[in-house]
Amino acid sequence: MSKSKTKLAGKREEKIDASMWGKQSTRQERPGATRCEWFRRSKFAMFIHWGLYSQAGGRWKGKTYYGIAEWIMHLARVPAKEYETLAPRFNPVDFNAIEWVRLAKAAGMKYIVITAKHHEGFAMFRSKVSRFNIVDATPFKRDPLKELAKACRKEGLKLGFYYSQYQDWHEPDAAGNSWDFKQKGDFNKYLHEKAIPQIKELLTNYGPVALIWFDTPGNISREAAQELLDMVRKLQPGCLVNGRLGHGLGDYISLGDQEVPLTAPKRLWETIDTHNDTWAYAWCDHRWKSARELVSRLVRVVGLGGNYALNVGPTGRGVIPAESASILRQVGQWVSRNSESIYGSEPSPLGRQAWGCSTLKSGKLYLHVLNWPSDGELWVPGLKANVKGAYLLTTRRNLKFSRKGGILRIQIPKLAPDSIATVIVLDVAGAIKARGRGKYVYNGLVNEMDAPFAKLVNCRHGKRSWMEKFGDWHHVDVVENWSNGSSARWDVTALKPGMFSLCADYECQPDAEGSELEMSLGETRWSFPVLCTGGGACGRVRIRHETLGTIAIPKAGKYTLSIRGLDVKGESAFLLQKLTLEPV
Ligand code: JFZ
Repeated sequence: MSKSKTKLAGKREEKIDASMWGKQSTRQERPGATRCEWFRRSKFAMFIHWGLYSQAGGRWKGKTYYGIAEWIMHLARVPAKEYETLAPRFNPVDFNAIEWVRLAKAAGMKYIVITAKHHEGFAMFRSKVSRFNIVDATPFKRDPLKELAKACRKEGLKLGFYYSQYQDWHEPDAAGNSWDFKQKGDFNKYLHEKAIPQIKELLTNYGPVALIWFDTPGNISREAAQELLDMVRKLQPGCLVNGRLGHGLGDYISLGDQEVPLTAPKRLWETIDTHNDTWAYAWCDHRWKSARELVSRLVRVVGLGGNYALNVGPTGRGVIPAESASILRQVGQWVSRNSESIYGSEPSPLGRQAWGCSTLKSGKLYLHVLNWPSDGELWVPGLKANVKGAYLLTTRRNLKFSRKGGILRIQIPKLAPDSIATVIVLDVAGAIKARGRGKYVYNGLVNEMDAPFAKLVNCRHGKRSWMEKFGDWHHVDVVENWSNGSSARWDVTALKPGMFSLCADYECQPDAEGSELEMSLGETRWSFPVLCTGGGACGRVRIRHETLGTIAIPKAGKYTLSIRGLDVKGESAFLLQKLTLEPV
């Protein structure tokens, strides 16, 4: 990830030292298997960003700051003393813990993680450590975390607390507030006088805590991170710690924000996602992901063995925005109909297919069909398993199937039974294996040849992460470092003959404009120039989806699809995200 980010925040360029985001933990201490079992089975969670910033709602003194609204104090450079003036106005009288927990339950979520103290330094719980908390500093006077803990116990959900252990913009001895506190503070003082005592309060006063969700470890020392971990283990041995404590510590891997990966860690992992483009409530952000988009992200994460924690941002009055709640209920109806394919499932060996992804559980393979074939057949190539039966999960309607040339062909209804995603169950006897990880090209569906699955010569796999507004992270896997003779290739198996539109998704910065690349699929070969896509300068990636031509695949069988650099200009100014074969 780039060392520093030049970001547009409002009119002003914003320099954020990305070290504040901390390095995502890659090495994990071997998680206690039993401690993690509930987490592994849960798959789906509610993340809640709720704090003093919710009262601001992305605005300060009448000006709107676009991006993640919990950073309003930072974006508007609000001095700590001035920021405190929010507290007397923060009175979330409409907060109703049981309503929130019942919404999470209705959505199919099994645990909740809520911001106990975010970077702003304000404690959303009664704290004897600092009076800058919701009980002492606001007219609300109540402890919402206490009410939430009680509601979670009543409704059978687990509860975890997000705690920003390194950044605290209210405290001169913590990290992150460079606009107000000019001299470097004594982090150790902050750690032992605020962070550790407050985390102790959270682990002592709220009953069983399922998870402490640390964030932005920045330059926290290994000793400090270890001290925090030891305290959690001592006070609540059953409490998990996420992967953003720092120094690779934690029970599981936390991916980057809003990251739905194409490949996943082999260890336990979780990704967190915004419903719109901000974690905290922002008056101006109505870009809610649809139920279909959310289910697609959920099943893709679960299909790779991860947990998907979807965020809500309640308002300053304590209300989860109605649109967000309504969409979560739609997601919940889908999850409820298809819960057997989600909870307690394992990733399937099939990997992602053009029609969707799949999970595995006790001798059944659950095919999550997001893209419904229109020709009445769903093909499952490469599956080495003794399939005894196939049926629609929700109706239990049996489906006819046959196996031809190593391909399982399932007769399916013309129209998708479920407009969000239809789950087909395969009853299997014995082991379930997938032959190779080769890419299959389906007629009638969009076939994506993504960067991570390419075999490369003289170029390399890479990744780009960037913010569009501020804090709204986007991630793409790419092939980078192209030069003349570099190539990326995918060995694919065409399931049927057909005509396809071949497209490339790439970024090209100005000095790579006009670079010549050569496409080849089987006997067909041609070159094309790449065109500038306008990315780069602002630090944002701009991907162009370009149709390179229409090609015929004359017969079913194995082909190599490759792209090669003929005359490549510029240093890594060309990034290839994927090639797609689309039905024509
Ligand atoms: C952090 C916070 O700064 C943000 O406000 C929000 O709470 C989010 C869930 O976590 O933001 C991050 C932290 C880490 C990465 C990106 C954003 N990362 O490592 O890519």
